[in-house]
Amino acid sequence: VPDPTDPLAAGLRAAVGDAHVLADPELRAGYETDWTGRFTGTARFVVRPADTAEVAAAVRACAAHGAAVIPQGGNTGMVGGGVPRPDGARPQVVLSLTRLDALGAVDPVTAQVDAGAGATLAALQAHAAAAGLDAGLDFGARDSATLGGIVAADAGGARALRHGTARAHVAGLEAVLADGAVVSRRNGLLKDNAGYDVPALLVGSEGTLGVVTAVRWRLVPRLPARVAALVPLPSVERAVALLGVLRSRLPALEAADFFLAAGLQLLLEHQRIAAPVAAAPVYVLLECADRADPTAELAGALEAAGIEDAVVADDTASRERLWRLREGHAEAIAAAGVPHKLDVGVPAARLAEFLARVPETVAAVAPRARTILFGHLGDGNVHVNVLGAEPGDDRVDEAVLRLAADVGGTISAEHGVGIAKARWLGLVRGEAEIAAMAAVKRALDPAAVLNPGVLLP
Ligand code: 2HG
Ligand code: ZN
Repeated sequence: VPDPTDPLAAGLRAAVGDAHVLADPELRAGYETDWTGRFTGTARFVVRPADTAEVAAAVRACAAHGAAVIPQGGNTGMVGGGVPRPDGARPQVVLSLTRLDALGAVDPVTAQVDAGAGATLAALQAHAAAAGLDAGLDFGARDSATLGGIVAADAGGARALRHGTARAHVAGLEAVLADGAVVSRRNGLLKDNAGYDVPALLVGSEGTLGVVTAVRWRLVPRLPARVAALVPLPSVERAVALLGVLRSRLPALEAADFFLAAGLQLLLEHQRIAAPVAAAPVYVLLECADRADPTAELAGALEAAGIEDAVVADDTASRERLWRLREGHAEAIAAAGVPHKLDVGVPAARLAEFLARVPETVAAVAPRARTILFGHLGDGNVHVNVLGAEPGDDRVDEAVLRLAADVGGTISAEHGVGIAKARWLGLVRGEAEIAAMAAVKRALDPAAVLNPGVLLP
């Protein structure tokens, strides 16, 4: 039970009700460590507001009593952005948005829907499917990841290739600012250029400018005929060349992910299954979706690309089996240790070079570490996972991020900057741009109430 003489506790209890202010360490624990296990800190309280008004009241209470607000959705983040800072000087309050999980009626005319920040991606997908539409976004953490966090991080996933990242789906949103004010733009108008686009500014702001409480989500037509193919390839160059052919030959292409032999080996051992395809250095996992069966179109495109060997899955069960090989990487890695995760993006033309240079780059600073590389070929998004380096040793992170920047890439593609990469933002953003970001932060959150330490150096 929170100390009744603690003004922060009293303020929070008044804001969200006694039952939703968690002070007990056991109750807080699940909110204090991120998915990777690498980032963890101690929260004074975890609060679980029920609606936007309670979020605003909780933020105001934190601001009034000098506490930092750590917004959190499904806690599937991998950059420490949704859990307390390890070195938090001020009291930290985790603001869990999971109770704001309402989904409105789908508007068939605009193909949009209102979703609470706490609705999971899987819930949105099911809701959209029932209306003959699709979320247009998908990734492995779909059952836990929530829309507020997805928007705050501008999450991407495998289907970004066709439908864009979360940003492309935000037709509007509602958010609570650092002073408790609520901004809301959810009329869903496609054309609405009346001034600065504040909702757009909040997309990818990682909880540093406002707490996203609701989103107006742009859906896409549901394409029920799906086929996947796993293609073993002799090199990354061949994988990139394949993508080049598919782009023009295969309009139904929805995803093109990749993994390498080492990652597949780890996963097969973890899942205790046999390899479904001939051994190769590189594997590309393709998915096509259309109104009518795209299998023939896919086969024709693979033939045009000179591919002779591929496992094709045209029913849901076998398609999901193939995707578990790709999406299961994160869990197989987590089962082997606490990894350093570097979610980076590199231009297709430099992808092969980047992937070839990562192991030697890591070995130079962590000779005993093991590197697992996989990701989303379609947009050059590579998930560099390093096992066997000390969790607190940042040299691995710095070396990989510098390499990504050197080949013309980015230090953060879809997971966000978080606390994991804030100090390296300067590798990919110029001084003037970082100064502009800092000016926006100061203007909207002068006391640094919202997610301090995240994103900005
Ligand atoms: C994925 O693509 C996720 O599976 C997680 O973005 C990546 O675990 C990772 O590094
Ligand atoms: Zn990913």
